[in-house]
Amino acid sequence: PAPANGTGASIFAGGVPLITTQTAKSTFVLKDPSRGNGETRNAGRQELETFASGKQFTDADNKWGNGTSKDAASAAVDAQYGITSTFDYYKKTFGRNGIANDGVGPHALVHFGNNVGNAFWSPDCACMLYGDGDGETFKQPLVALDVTGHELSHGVIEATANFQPTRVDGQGNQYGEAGSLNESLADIFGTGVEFGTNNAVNPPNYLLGEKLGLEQKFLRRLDKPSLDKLEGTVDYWDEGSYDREVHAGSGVSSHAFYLLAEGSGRKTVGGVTYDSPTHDGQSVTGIGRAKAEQIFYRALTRYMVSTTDFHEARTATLQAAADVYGAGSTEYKTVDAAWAAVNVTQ
Ligand code: ASN
Ligand code: ZN
Repeated sequence: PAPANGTGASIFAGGVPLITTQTAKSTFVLKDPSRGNGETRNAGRQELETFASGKQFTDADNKWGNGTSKDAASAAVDAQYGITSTFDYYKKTFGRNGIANDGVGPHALVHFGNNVGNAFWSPDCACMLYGDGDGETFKQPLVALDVTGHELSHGVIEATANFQPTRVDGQGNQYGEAGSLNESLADIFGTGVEFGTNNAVNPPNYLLGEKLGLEQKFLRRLDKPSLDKLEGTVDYWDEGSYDREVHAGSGVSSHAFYLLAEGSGRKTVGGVTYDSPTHDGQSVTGIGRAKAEQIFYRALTRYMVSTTDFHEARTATLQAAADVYGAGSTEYKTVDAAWAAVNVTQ
């Protein structure tokens, strides 16, 4: 089968290029041989358990979708664009070759289940599962670029530190600091995917899920996580109550990352105004997101383990900064200041 240059009309990211596979004279499938055969298939509103049981999308002229949520192929365009952009981001930013670093391209199933208002990384199928929305909070398929970056980053995290929640309740909600780091790093690298892709219709920012049409305009955000009232995300660590649901708890390290990258106070980046507070009242001057990403990725892949908590995450990122920039460097001192600003000190 030959690689072929196609195009797609996505729901959230405008017109996008797609590299697909030609399997017959007028038959193309949504599988990218230039990115480890990363592929999107259709779950047909079933809760399929394997990627292989999904139905391949085919197209006769290699021009995919019409850009509306009603069209089954358009959600697939967003998903395929997202998984290939995520593959590219990890490769060019960190030299990581695929989610498991084995050269295999990401797999995704769209139209997963009936009225599913969520998207998931599934360790069982080693694939992305995207619901079409619950028709209430989420009115469209959850195929936005930063959502894909978030979910596939769960796959990267599973292959590296593999954080485990300290507790799971009867509804399957996860709790604790290691689980919160799982959500936080998925948000951090999910925004990384958005910055790395730099799509004009879905421009990069420190908000997660801003394309999903939510009433509060975003799902979570890194600059001041407590602006999220949906999940009750927190800005700071505090000892007394740290048995938090992991999405709520994620704010601590997400906020530390934002401060490390961009610094505290008021700042407008790419049309979004941020005003990031600090717990200790000290201002932080950011070192830029490229350096912050390298420090957090190195910490994730070399120093963090399944039980790492926020204080250990601080140590891991300090070690990573010392490795790359030296223990006396501005970068190292800013890592220390960013954690102190979210109430995580030695
Ligand atoms: N979208 C959610 C997440 O990645 C799904 C879940 O695992 N609860 O955090
Ligand atoms: Zn998550």
